[in-house]
Amino acid sequence: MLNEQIKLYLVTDESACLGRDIFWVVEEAVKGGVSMVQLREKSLDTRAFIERAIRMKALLAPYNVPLIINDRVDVALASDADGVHVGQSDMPYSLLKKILPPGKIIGLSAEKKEDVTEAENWELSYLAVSPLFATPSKTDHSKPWGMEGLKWVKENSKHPLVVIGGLNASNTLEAMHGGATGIAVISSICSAESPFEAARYLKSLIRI
Ligand code: TZP
Ligand code: MG
Repeated sequence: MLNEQIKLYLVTDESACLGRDIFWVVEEAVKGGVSMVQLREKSLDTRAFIERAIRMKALLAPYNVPLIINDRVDVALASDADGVHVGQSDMPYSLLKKILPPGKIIGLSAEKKEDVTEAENWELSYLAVSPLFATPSKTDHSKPWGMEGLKWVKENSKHPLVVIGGLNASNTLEAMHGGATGIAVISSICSAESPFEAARYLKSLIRI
């Protein structure tokens, strides 16, 4: 079930939406085939983040598309989101496990080999290979894994893998053949002229 849901994973970035309403962009993308959505808000204050999460959850629920909150476990709990996505400097796994109710999705970004090895001890819903390729969408990203790196992660991880960073229509197939269970994108969908068509096309590539 979850492996299906992580196939085409939209990560939001309002600044990538070309001035269009973020809820419109997300709904179009979901209609086009996006199977999971992560709300990633780096500058909203807590109240605004919670309000946005609650509204996003209501939008996604009829489509059965899970809502994941980036970084903020408190926002995930307050909005009854389906899970959280954390990076290496966010809340540690042991505490997350204590705080989150059972059944919530937990995704973790791995930026280096030690992150992958450590994550073998944990029950994750997915591991994000971050970034697969260099991308302007995250200015502080670490050294890209590249296809060789993805191969190494595939051989050394028990978790379903989501690749993120620079994914688009021309490299999605390569990433899927290289061991990804799903792809996560910001700009390929948020900045597309038609988020609906962009999602639909990516989805068609992923059905391999
Ligand atoms: N984490 C690693 S790369 C990235 C994030 C949030 C940005 C991905 O954006 P894009 O536009 O799909 O390359
Ligand atoms: Mg983070």
